[in-house]
Amino acid sequence: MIHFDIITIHPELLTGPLDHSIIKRGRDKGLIEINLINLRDYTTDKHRTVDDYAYGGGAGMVMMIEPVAKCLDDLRKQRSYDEIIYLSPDGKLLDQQLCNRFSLYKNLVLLCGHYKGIDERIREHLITMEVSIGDYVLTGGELAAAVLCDSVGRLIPGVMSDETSALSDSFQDNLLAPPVFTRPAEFNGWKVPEILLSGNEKLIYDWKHDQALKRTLERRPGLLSDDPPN
Ligand code: 6GU
Repeated sequence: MIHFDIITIHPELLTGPLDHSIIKRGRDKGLIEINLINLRDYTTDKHRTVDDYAYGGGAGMVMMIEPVAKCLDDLRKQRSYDEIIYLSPDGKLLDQQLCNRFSLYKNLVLLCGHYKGIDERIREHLITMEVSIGDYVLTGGELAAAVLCDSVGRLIPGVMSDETSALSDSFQDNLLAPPVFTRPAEFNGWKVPEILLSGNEKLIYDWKHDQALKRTLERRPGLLSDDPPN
């Protein structure tokens, strides 16, 4: 069981992506809880303001600390959190190892930033870590939060019908996944590798491992070296 509280000014960006397929099933089974919190509900002015001009000038609005602090105070009355995560391109890169770590946690806050950034004091005092999903810039943290919920949620025991499938994913053993095939055995003259039709389990197992190694060497050799790919 894992519980996510996601703080955002665009909750509608997160409803669709997390309401399908495996993650939906996990939520229906009560194994994944995703609570979307509209940051504007923690404002006090008529216009429900969550951003303001940057001190010292510069382009872009900055997310204010007060609504975030109020929201977190409220959340912390209800549960204690393993991490309060700010999604930001400056953060620690999300890889399978970090997903595995998060999947052992019970309660996580995901704070989605916007505009030109968030008041630095939020980062210094209110959050416990920053996570990025890759070296490119998104308009906001919402899609990154969806990626984190999906990649972590599917690791929660019972969420996937075939328990072994998360373990045989690409990256779990630092290898990319081997190629897979289904019927027909021949299409347009393109044949499924003979060995997969042989019924010899040992041979098939070894072939898959070889293919995974070969593919990793060709495409992501960094995964095989000792230095972390990040
Ligand atoms: Cl977590 N947020 C934003 N805004 N952009 C990103 C990101 C996160 N990760 C990669 N790019």
